[in-house]
Amino acid sequence: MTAGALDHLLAQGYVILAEVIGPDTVAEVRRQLDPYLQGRYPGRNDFEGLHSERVYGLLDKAPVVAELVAHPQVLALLDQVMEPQYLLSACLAIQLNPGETCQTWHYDDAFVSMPKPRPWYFASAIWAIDEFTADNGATEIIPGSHRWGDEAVEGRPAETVVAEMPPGSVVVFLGTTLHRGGANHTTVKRLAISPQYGAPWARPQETFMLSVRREMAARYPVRVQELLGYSIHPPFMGHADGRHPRKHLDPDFRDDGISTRSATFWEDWEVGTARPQGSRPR
Ligand SMILES: O=C(O)CCC(=O)C(=O)O
Repeated sequence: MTAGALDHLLAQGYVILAEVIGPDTVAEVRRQLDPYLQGRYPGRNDFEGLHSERVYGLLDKAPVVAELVAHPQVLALLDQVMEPQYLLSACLAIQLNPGETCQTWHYDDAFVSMPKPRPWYFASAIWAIDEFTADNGATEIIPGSHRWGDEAVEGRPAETVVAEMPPGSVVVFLGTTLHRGGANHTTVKRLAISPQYGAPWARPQETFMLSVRREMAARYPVRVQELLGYSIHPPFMGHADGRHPRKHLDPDFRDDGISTRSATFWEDWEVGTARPQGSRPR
């Protein structure tokens, strides 16, 4: 990660990383998603886009998307701006079909019911699978809006940026940054993948434990599993039946990095025995 990218993200609320994944990965994303982008998942309201298709639960449907979710360049940035053990909150494909209109301006951590201005607790990435242009609905962003209060956008003189970028590029922005999908005035589709990330104590938008089958989750690299929620926010948020959730993917898993309080928690608990101490997590 370049210091320039982090500085830009913090100062402007967004940053574009150009051509981060190559054409082969872009083509594979398209190939794996194609069966789901045949009108099966039309946008259901103006926000999702009445001329759009949105596919959720992607890590169950298109495993190549894990390469985007845990891309080292994106995670290097997020590691600097998010609390450790941050989670994946959502991961969706957004295809704007011809005729789609502009979304309303919004920010992605609107789930957080604390008045703005305030810090961000979520951050989003939007990957261009097709080229993003001003004409086909490239994401639009209001630079610096991550510092704004709750006032409506209307009436504010706002300079906007259109995230025009070639396929394989990604725009990363903070959860408090105002943005919207643009209008698609062309005759072709604009496909994007949007992984969104949230604080380790905040409820993710998608319930991945239901939408990503355990056998699929078990195939992914550890970092992806952790992002899906197979992780602990110390001292013990995220446990499943008193066990580290990774043990539900790998019974031999031992968490050697657990904090003292976590260790006490795990070791105090052993179903059906009176043995309080000295045992490893089940
Ligand atoms: O499609 C886009 O460019 C933006 C979509 C978006 O911001 C959203 O749905 O939250």
